[in-house]
Amino acid sequence: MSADKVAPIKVHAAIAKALIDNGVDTIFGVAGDANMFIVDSFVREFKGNYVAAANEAGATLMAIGYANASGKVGVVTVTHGPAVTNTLTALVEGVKGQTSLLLLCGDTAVEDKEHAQNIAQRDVILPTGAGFEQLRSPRTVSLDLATALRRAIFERRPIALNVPIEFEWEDVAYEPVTFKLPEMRALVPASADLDDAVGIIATAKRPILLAGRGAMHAEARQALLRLAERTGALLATTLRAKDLFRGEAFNLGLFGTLSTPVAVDLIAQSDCIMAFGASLNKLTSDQGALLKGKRVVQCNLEAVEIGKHARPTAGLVGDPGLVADAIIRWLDEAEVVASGFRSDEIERQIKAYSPAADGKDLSTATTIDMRKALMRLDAAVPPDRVFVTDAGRFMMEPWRLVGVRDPRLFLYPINFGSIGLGMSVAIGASFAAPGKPVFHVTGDGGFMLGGLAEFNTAVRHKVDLIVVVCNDGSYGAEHFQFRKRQMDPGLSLFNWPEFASVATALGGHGITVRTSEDLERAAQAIKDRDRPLLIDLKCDPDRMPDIEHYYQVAMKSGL
Ligand SMILES: Cc1ncc(C[n+]2csc(CCOP(=O)(O)OP(=O)(O)O)c2C)c(N)n1
Repeated sequence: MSADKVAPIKVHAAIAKALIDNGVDTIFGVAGDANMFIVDSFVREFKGNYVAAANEAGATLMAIGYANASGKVGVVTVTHGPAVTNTLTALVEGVKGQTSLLLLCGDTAVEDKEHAQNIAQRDVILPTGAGFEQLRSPRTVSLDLATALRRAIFERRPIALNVPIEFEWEDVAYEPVTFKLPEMRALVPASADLDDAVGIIATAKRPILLAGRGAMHAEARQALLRLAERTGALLATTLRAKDLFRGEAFNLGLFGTLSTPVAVDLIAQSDCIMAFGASLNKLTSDQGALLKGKRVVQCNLEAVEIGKHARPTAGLVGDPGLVADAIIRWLDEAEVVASGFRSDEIERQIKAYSPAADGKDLSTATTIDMRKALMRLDAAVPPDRVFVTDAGRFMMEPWRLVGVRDPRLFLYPINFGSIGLGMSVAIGASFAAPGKPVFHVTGDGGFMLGGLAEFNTAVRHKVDLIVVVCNDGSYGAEHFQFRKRQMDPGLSLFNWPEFASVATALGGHGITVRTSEDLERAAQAIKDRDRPLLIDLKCDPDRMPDIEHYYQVAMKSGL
């Protein structure tokens, strides 16, 4: 063979090589006929990292967790038929959560109509909102894979690459195809909208600077802090950007339905919201109530986010950090003075608020108060952590009480309102944050619906996982509704097995908490952990905190 001829390789190896050439070093999946040789090449030949999940739903969610925590595209691989249909709920979660994801799925041979696993994969995938690419031929492997990855990144949604099994052992002269993706952090508006925004900000008496998902990186944070200081604005974040301003003197914390009483009061007093990278959805605006009567400047890199949920007074398409600095330059030029909203009294009020003092201890002789337990366990888990919640009635308390250093490592997969997705997302996120413990808080219903299947994946892959099950022995969200209508809640009650024993049987470690002494044992177990640890908090379904608030917020949002 002449030197300029590329030696042929098999299609399955070419797919694995194309992943590596596009910077993908970690993939999640479940192996079967149509993808096992791709995975084998990826691991054996090209030294990629493969995380073998127990179920395709889990594998897809792990890739979602990895994508969100790393900012990279997540990659999951599954075989054909039922393996693909197993991914569907996770795909919807990925679509609604705007997650960049590649689903590499095998497909049955075109000529084998009677294959038991044959299903029109395109027709089941597209209704989830995910995109679909067909591997067209062995010759187009590199281009088709790079195209699917590029689409996943720019369209910020899952894209399936459908790989017919009959191609996989064919030869291909592999040539890499990669896309050089442009730097996104680039836009500053040069429009009358910027003049309007500066005018609104310059005349604001009590401004609040609100940061969301689109402003969660370090450069944006610094610029937003400069703008807040320059304008005398108080600081707040959406739930998605939780703790971005942790430790800052004028930080109100969460803006929205989960705000502290101090924040609610100050938000009510404010006359101007400068929102950066926030879509202003109904949880942030409390169904619009928190923005009523205020002038709102909304800056977002993506034009479609502006006015999506709330109508801003001025909308700015641009990079949050760069736009914030541009606004400062205009304010300086016009010699605008700071608003004066910041005061010693406000600083004192913010500092004085403690969640510990907010609410009473709901423990009984045999059950623990969930808030008290979460605060203690929050203190026991190293602060530089990944934090992932599942969905259910319990969820708003950990959102309030458990902190993170980096908001990108706080994930709550509730975009589809499904319970049971959190464990897998937590496991996936761990691969994006090596060396950091993963703190996962779930309800007992969500744990049994989805978490249980993948807890052992965390054991097999040595994930530093701490799971807290807020176990009220019920579907609390349903239990509460039965109670509210004076009905028998029996259908919502479950006699689950002992989760501590289950965790141990699955290769982890388990501990049951009913009392304050147990809680201290759990804190010690966190310190001593050498494998995935499950802490079973025994709670009373009739003594859970802030139930009415959950009903008002979550039920109306379909959570
Ligand atoms: C896939 C799915 N099935 C059912 C539901 C309905 N649902 C919402 S909350 C909930 C109960 C969850 O129970 P648990 O995990 O124990 O949390 P809790 O509400 O008790 O805090 C259920 C079944 C859902 N949201 N998603």
